[in-house]
Amino acid sequence: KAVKNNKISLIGVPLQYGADRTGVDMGPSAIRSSHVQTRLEALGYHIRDLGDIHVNRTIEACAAGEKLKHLKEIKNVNSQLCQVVADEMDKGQFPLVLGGDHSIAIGTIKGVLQHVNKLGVIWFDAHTDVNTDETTFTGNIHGMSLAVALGYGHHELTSIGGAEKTIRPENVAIIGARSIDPGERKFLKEKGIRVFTMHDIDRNGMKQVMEEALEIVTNGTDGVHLSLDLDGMDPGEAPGVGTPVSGGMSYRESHLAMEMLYERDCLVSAEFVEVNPMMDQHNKTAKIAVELIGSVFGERIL
Ligand code: 6HN
Ligand code: MN
Ligand code: MN
Ligand code: MN
Repeated sequence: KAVKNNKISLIGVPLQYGADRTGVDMGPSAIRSSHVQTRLEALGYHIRDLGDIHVNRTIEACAAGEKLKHLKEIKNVNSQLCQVVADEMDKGQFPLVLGGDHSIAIGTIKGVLQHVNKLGVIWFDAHTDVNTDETTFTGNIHGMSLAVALGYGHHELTSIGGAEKTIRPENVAIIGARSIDPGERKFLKEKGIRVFTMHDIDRNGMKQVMEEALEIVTNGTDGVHLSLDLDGMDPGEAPGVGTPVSGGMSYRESHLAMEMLYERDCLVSAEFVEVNPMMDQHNKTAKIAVELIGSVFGERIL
């Protein structure tokens, strides 16, 4: 049994302007080099690789005094991505987006929302990415993408794909969090967003965490998006990320989460982000990304 839709569109987004560290723009290329296409074809999927969304390479460093770094180009890239994702879904394709820094979740989710009204989101991450222009310490937009998808933050970002298109806090589950800024903690509490921290995973195990998370994201929704930031995993196993945080999810815990998502058969879109080959050892993290992609699309040990 495969995911209902066996037609996948690969969309690369070599964006790095949402993060402080360079190198994450090489993520899509590292994931492709790790044979994502043949791996999915072996599972019976038909793959259409659309190549990469164009990112302007010649923009200057952030304008002085600008709070949100590279806002203009990030808006531009995410608007393009939103359109491409919506177009692919129009054609009946499953969008599989390869990042790039996590700010690209804005374009992906806004694109999916053109089609799926009530969308659940699994946010696999060491961070919660719910800063706004008001709470951010770094000005890095990859720390704001989940807030934007919920309808909060800078208007230039929330307006992408239509300000009225948002996900709902009650259908979001964050998994693996262990680094949350003070403003984010307040936001999560106010909006009532369910965060499964590393403490919850240690205490209750990934099986129970995923059962609860799947309930949240499928309850009253028409589909689920997976936004997987590789820094959710432990940096000992997946070192090729820009903002590593110790004490993350193990290789097996991460696979179990993917396997349970596949069994639930609820995904309509997915993105794998923050793979940074410049921080990596022997392209290990891109390979893990491809293995996780295999699991979430139905690969099994036996
Ligand atoms: N990511 N909370 C920090 C910030 O800069 O706002 C870190 C964000 C990390 C974002 O890993 O996708
Ligand atoms: Mn449409
Ligand atoms: Mn993230
Ligand atoms: Mn992260």
